[in-house]
Amino acid sequence: MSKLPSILLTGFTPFGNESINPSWEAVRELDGQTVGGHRVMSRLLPTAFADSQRELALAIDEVRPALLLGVGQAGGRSRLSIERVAINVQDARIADNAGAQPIDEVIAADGPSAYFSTLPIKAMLKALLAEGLPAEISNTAGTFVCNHVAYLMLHLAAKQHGVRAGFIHIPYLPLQAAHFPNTPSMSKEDVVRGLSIALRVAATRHTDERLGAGALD
Ligand code: PCA
Repeated sequence: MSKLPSILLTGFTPFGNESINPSWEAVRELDGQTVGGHRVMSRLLPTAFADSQRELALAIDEVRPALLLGVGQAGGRSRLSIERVAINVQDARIADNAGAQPIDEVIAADGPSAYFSTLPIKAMLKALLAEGLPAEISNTAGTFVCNHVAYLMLHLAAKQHGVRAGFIHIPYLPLQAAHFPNTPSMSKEDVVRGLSIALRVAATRHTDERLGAGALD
C-alpha cells in the first residue's frame, strides 16, 4: 500500500473571552480524511506565540507534510478569508493565552519582511464561490498569533523543497455571534465544506488562476 502525502491542518485553542474556537471545531472534523490524494492530519495549536511555535515544529516533525494550512478565528469577518500574506512582526493588542503581549517584535530574525502564501489562493477562491460559499482574499492576517503561525509555516516550508503553505481565517460560529449584535457568522458545516474544497484545490493545483480579487482599501 502506498503512503499518501500528508496535509498538516491546524486550528487554535479558544482565546479572548471565547470558550470555543471555530477553527479547531472545523479542523478536527477533517482529521484522517483523504482530500486531493493527501491524508489530512489535524492538529491543535495553542493561541500563544511561543507555545504555538514549539507545537508547530513538533507537528511538522511528526507529520512531515507536503502542504500546510493554518486556520484561525477572525471574529467579525463574514467570509472564508484566504490570506495572501504573512508579515514578520508580532504586535499583540491583547495578551496571548500564556500572558505574553509582544509589541513590534520580529518573528524570525533571519526571515524576510513577509511571505506570500504559496497556495493557489485565487483558484481556491474561485472554487469556494462556485460551490456557493462566501469567500474572499484577505491582505492581512493581523499581527497576533495567526499571522505568527502563518509566517512560521511559510518560513519553515521555504526551507523544504516543494512544501507549500497558507492560511485561512474563518468567521465566528452562530453560537458565538449570538452574543454580539450585527456580527456575521458561518455554520460549522459550511466551514468544514469550505476547508475541504480549499484543500482539494490546494493539493491538486500547483499554478494559480488569473482572477481579480484585490482591495481598494
Ligand atoms: N485567531 C487569532 C489567534 C488564534 C485564532 O484563532 C488571530 O487571528 O491571530
